[in-house]
This record gives sequence, structure tokens and C-alpha cells, in this order.
Amino acid sequence: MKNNAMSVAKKLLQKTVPLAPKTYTAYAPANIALCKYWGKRNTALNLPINDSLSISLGKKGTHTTVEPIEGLKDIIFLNHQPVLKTDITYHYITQHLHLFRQCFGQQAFRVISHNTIATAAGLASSASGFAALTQAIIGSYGLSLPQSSHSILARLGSGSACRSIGYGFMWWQAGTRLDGQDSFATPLDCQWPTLQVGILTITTQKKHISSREGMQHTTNTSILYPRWPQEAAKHLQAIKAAIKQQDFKTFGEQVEQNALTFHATMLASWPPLCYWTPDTLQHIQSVWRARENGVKVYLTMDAGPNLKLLFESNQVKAIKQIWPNLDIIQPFVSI
Ligand code: 2P0
Repeated sequence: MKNNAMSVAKKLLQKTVPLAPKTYTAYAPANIALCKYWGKRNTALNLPINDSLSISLGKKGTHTTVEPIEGLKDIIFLNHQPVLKTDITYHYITQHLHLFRQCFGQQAFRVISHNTIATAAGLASSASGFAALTQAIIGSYGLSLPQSSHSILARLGSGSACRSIGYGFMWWQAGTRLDGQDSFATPLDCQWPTLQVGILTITTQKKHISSREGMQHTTNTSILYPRWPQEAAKHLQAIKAAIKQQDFKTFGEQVEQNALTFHATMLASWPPLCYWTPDTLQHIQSVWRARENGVKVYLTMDAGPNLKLLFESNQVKAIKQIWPNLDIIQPFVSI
């Protein structure tokens, strides 16, 4: 059988018995990749070329309510605004609901979703969005599924969503199977209570090229892309070891190198792909300057212009002096 999102979902869902759908609300945290997912071995199933590792952002994420309604068409609200049926977001959400409807019968839903994190500015809202939608629909039908199935179903909506089904450090193994049944995220059995993530928002404007397009463009054209999977594998191994030993210096260095290698790889695409603004570079330099002055802080960035800073609680005072408006999250405290 051909592997597409519908057939993969069917395989997972046909083992479960649904209840009559009811209104259900779920929450999923956003996640920041410490070792990035960039490049797909299967675009239809969002199967990655490399393993990735993230940290979930506690109370920053997406709340989603699904409510069964009469009629044939879904009604979708995102951040208190109706989503038009012509909008690509409407298409993606409806497609995701079809994964369940193909097994459990035609049923329209009102979907009400709001983010506590900026939408489409490289702050990973599609990850928490599809994770929350997946959990909400699973809850609505009262399905009893293992966490790996939650993660796989979320991945079919958006790759990075498979890491937003849990808290703390989430490791997404790329897997090797063609149907992706071995490609899901699991939590690392490791806490780091003093670890802090600071979100340095430069702009909340929608980015010019989506991650989906940017990833494809980089894979197809970047002269540095062939090197990416092996570098990412090295970073991942080192980051995991540093987490285990709570070695913040190695952790920060590896995370920052992974982010800069990722942006360099995009820059080596043609036409070049650059998510930075002049302000991004200024802020990167301010992180490097802070480090020269003894502040223990490192940075990462996703497919967008904003920075995320990593530091431990003993640096908060110094950090706040440099970046007074920083939004600070304690991933292991504010859950
Ligand atoms: C990540 N990003 O690991 C990487 C790093 C952005 C930068 O995963 O096409 O929205 O839906 O699978 O998950 C963003 O890409 O892409 C992303 P699709 P997704 O977090």
C-alpha cells in the first residue's frame, strides 16, 4: 500500500474504538529546537532526514477546543479571528481532521485555537498548533492511544509538532521505516530546573518564506546541505551528553553552533535564504559581547529573525540588565 498521511493515520486509528465525539480542549507547549530538524526524507509524511532535539516552553503554546457541529464544513477560529476557507491554514487544519474522519465518519467541527506565542514568526506556533489539535481531536473521540501515536499523528500535520506532545527535552528520532511508524518524539529522562529560555522578539511579522518551503529549498539547492545531517548528528550527541552531565558550557556551545550551521546552510542556497534582519545580527553580536564580558549566555534561532537565549538561573540578574524586555521561560518550573 502507498504510504500517505491518510493510510498511516488509518493504520494507527483502526485499532481504537471511538466514543461519540464531544467538545474537548487540549493544550500543547511550543518547542524550541536545540538541534534543528531541517530536510525531509518524505514530504507527504513529514519524515525528517536527521534526528532533532527540543525543549518545550511550558505555558507558551496553543490552547485548542474542538466542538462537533451540524453541517458539512468545519468552522475555524485562530487567535479570535475566523479563518477563511480559502486560507492555506484552513486547508491544513481540515486535512488534519480528515485523518480522523476517514475512520470515524463524516463529522464537522468548530475549532477554536489561540496561541500564547507569536504566530508564524519563527516561534514554532505550528508545532504547538498541530500538537494541540491532535490531542484535542483524540480527546474528543475518547481514543486510547500510546504517546508514540499522538506524536506520529501530530507529525502528519507538521513535523516539529511531534515534539510538542510532551514537556522538557523531547528527542525526535528520524527513524528508517518508509511508513514512519518509528519516527516520533520521546522525552529525555532528564530535568534541568535551573535552565532558562529567553525569547528576544525582534518582530512578530509573518515570515516571507514558510519553514516548509524554506526546508525544501535548502535541501534542493544549498551546496552545504550534504554536510548538514552528519553535523547535526554530532551536535545532537554532544548536546545529549551535556544535558546528562548538566554541563552548561558545552550545551550552550553546541546548541549555538547547531543554529549557526543551520542558518549558514540556508544562506548557501540559491537564491539565498536568509531569515535574519539587520536587528537580528545586532542582537547576535550583543550575545557574543555579553559572553566576552563573562555572562554565560548562548543563542539559538529558528526559521525566523527572533533569538532565543539560553542561560541558567544564576545569570538572570545580568541578563535582565542587558535585555530588560526579555520574556523568560523556565521550562522545568512553569509547567
Ligand atoms: C525545528 N523548524 O526543528 C526546525 C528548525 C524551524 C527551524 O521544524 O513542513 O513547521 O510542517 O514539517 O515543523 C519548522 O518546520 O515544518 C521547524 P513542516 P515545521 O524546529
